[in-house]
Amino acid sequence: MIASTSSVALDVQRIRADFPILQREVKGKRLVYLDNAASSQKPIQVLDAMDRYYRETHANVHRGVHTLSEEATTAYEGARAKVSNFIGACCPKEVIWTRNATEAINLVAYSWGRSHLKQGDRVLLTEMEHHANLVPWQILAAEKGVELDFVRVADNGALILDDLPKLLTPKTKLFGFSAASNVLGTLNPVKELTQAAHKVGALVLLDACQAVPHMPFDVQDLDIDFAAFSGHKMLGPTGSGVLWGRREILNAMPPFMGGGDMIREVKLRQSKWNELPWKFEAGTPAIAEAIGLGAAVDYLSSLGMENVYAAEHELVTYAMEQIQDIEGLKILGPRDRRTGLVSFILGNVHPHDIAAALDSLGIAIRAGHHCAQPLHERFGVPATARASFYIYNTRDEVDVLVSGLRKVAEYFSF
Ligand code: C6P
Repeated sequence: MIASTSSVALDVQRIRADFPILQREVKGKRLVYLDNAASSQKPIQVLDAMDRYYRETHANVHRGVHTLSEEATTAYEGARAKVSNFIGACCPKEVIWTRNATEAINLVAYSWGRSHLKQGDRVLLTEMEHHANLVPWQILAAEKGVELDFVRVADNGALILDDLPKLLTPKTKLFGFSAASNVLGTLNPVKELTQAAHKVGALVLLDACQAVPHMPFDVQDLDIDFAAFSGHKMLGPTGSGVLWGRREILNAMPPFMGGGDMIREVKLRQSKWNELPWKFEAGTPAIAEAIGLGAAVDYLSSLGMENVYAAEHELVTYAMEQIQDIEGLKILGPRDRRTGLVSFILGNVHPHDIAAALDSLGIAIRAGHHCAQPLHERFGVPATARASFYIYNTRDEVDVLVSGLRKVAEYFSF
């Protein structure tokens, strides 16, 4: 999953020209957008693909024999094939469209969890999970009498792997963990964790939200069983997300929602389900969004995901070097083996005050618990400030951030 960090081969100025929003000003200053882990910006190629669909080929999919419906279906299913290829799936059948990663994880918890788990079974998660990979399992645990276990996080932001042999038992039916933490930036050893889970017969659900947009990613190479991610963090539109699952496991799961498109045959009292992937896609889907995500995947593929990872790694390393000298500033998470984001606290200044002060300088960062409250509790802080980078960010922008943070530190007298 992790690429080499040796060469940075992105033409950032050319990339920036594809993102109209980067031309705008905020509070009279040039926008410096560093909130990419929450949602990335969109290039004209994605905006145009969605616009073209609505202007030229809009119709419902899988329903009509008329030309527009056929064109819409071809574009929609073509986008699925692009995503399948991008993540190394065996075939597009394994790619289920969802609204986002949250819905993808809920789909697994509701469909697989309710049909495969019974009282006394255990689900293993980690302390660094986003709420999207905690709450669905808590709901299931309360309903089914399933027990939840957690891999703890060390002070340096890595998972404490020594505990794994105790935590993974024959009762463990699923191990759900993030490929990369949205707060610490930690890159978890996915293959190692997956091998350990498979040894006791547990399935692996990978929350790949902060990995797929940022590095080469291959579900077959990782040998995982499910992966969930969101399109809006990888240049695609909101409302586009993916659950990838192994065909044989998805085939053995009941539908998540009932309605049109997910059936083969309906009688008044019973129905037969459609085949994959449509069994899990009830109702008219988010067609334009899927097409937009397909265009986003084309864009990222043209850059090369090794290059994307290398460029982000260089930028975050530079940012960490620059901000660590600011008095009172403490970085959370590992020094290396990390993604392109950095979370920090600054003395006792509330992260919301930091974000508001930076916003007045045109800089967008995120402040809060980033939907990972237990992780913040683990580190004894209610909130952190987080700068997160993507393909269009520059060293100049890091310098603007650093100068902004110095002003904040000065203002609050550190
Ligand atoms: N994290 C962040 O600012 P959705 O909302 O479904 O698109 O993604 C949920 C999600 C799941 N897992 C991880 C690791 C994530 O980072 C996120 C989204 C955003 O960190 C919004 S809270």
